[in-house]
Amino acid sequence: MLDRQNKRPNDLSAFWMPFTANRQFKETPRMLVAAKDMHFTAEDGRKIMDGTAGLWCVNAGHCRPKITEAIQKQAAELDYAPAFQMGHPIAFEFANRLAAMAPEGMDHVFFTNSGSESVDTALKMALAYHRVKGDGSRFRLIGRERGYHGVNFGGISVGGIVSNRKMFGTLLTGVDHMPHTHLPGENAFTRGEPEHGGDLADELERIVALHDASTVAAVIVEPVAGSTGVLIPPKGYLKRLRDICDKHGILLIFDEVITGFGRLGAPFAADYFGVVPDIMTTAKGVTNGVIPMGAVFVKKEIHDAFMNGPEHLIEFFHGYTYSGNPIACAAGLATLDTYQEEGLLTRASELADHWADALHSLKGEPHVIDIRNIGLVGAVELESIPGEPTKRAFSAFLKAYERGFLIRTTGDIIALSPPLIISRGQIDELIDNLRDVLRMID
Ligand code: PXG
Repeated sequence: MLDRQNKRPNDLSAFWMPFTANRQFKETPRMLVAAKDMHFTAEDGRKIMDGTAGLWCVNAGHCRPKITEAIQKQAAELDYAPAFQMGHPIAFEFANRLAAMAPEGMDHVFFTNSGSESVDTALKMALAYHRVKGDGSRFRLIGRERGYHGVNFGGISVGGIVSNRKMFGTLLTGVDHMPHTHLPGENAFTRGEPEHGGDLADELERIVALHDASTVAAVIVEPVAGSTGVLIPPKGYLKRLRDICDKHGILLIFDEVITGFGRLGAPFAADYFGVVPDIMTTAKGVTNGVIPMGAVFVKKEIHDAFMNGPEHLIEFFHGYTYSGNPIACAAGLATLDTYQEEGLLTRASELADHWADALHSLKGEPHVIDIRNIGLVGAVELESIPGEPTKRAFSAFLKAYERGFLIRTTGDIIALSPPLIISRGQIDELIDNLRDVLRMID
């Protein structure tokens, strides 16, 4: 038996690691073997501060007892039950709890197992919705440059990160993209929502005019673009998208896989910005990242449009073997309890000023060309080494890990999104460590 606490597996070759420089990793592995609250433990026993909530998902911190116990109990009681033409109580209970906390009117929930599946589910719902309403000529989907909507074919089609798309053929047809909102010339070093760029939403009008509104089913955006390196929506931008969608009968989908469950200081970005979409995709924080799960929130009128025709017929030909998996639902309910008991869904708003002060204190440090923040999300953009993009940020990542803290990098952008339980002192520690790293790297 392998003692995972103390031993590195002697063969790393079989596991083809996701989104990883496999050869570099396997040459110098970075192995995490345990976690508690704000910290991982590395295989050599070092504590590693989690500056990214895992991959933006462990919002309540690691190995929270209530969640662990709920999973253990559920696994012993009802491990699995089908959700096609059958039910089990905890899936209904969890959907009700989620619907009760969702923005007004989003009172139906479809379960998936990941953000990518939530996105593809939402896109299919949007297409099918228009069709069941007799408006089937609305087949186009509009995404945005630099958008990240997971890695399935629907998601990469509406997504706008070039490296995630270019290898994979023709993707979905009938997709168009709005311009991204990154305007470093005007907005560099802005705290919170940038002043400039709200009018970029009007590009949607131009795209709709080109294709004609009668062909457009839905627009999907991340309220705050995460993976591409934290792009915060300019003031007024999201509201303007909402207005244009309303004017033309187009559904607005917010991809809240990162922003959902307290990241900005409100339960959802829809609450934070006061703009309610028609469909909202979530995953990650829905179970504190502990068990794979996603949830798509849908407005009543969309759900109800499907509830027509003979009652014995399936209304929406879509679902996953693990939709509403009982153990995932148990983890989710315990996660919501933990969020509620500790006020975590609004805690980022209490910490936001301190977080912004700490982050922006990095202005003037070597290589830093922009700093962006909102809620408990931050980005420090570095000037690329000429001819070697991504190298500088990756060396910061490696140096940070050596010093005992975990950051994420994308291109030459360092992204931070700590668990929402972080203390003010830990914020200072994280940023001071990052300052030291910036002074160390080439
Ligand atoms: N939508 C959004 C907005 C996301 O951020 C997904 C969909 C896909 O979720 P799944 O569960 O299928 O991975 C995501 C995922 C990073 C990073 O460091 C971001 C994600 C995943 C892993 C790393 O930027 N976002």
